[in-house]
Amino acid sequence: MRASISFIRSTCVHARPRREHDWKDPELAASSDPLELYTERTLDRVATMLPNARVYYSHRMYSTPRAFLPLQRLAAAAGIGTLSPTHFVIHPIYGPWFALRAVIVCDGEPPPRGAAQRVCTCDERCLTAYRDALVTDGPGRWRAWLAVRDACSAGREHRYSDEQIAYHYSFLR
Ligand code: B12
Repeated sequence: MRASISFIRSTCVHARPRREHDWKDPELAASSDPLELYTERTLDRVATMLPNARVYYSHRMYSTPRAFLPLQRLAAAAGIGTLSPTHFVIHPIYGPWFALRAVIVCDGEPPPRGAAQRVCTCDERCLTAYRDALVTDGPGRWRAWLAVRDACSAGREHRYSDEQIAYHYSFLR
């Protein structure tokens, strides 16, 4: 049994589908979350190419009682990055600027895995921003959570575009 964790840098996809025909896709256009729909379509297709594969999505709840899968802990265990005290997985290149979308479990030998190197300092700046976000409510809330990500010293050059940020943080507004 082998498990694969998909991580997607948002530059490649979604808030705005990249290819011209995705813009014209009525199902994506009508979806309340085109990114999740796009992810499911793409990874469900990938799963058909793998032996005995099942896909578990980070945005879906499973089991009884229903709960999210701990994708961040799985990512850390798989060596994709390290868990920060501000509850981000920090990737050695992308820092906190990436998303965990799914785990694919399939038959086969697992690939070798190693622990990721810690690349951030997780200093007082991060913890202060995190504590502020926890107590911030109202219209400033999403900016407070954005400040937590911005406080991380790793992967700054991979920060999302303003458009991507507007998309990903919109549900916190
Ligand atoms: C529910 C949820 C939230 C809740 C957190 C509530 C909570 N107490 O857990 C809220 C709405 C607050 C939230 C906010 C955000 N989230 Co969120 N969230 C999730 C989700 C869907 C499930 C988390 C969960 O319940 N896991 C299951 C439990 C059993 O796992 P766990 O290991 O015990 O707990 C982990 C998390 O819950 C988290 N955590 C635990 N307590 C708290 C408390 C707070 C306040 C926060 C923010 C996190 C947090 O840390 C644990 C690991 O260190 C995950 C996707 C997933 N399936 O993992 C995304 C996820 C963790 N979120 C993510 C992001 C990016 C965000 C936001 C930045 C918003 C956004 N849309 O971009 C903000 C701010 C986060 C931050 N650290 O600054 C990313 C993190 C990517 C990364 N590099 O690590 C994930 C993985 C989604 C994704 N598709 O990539 N989130």
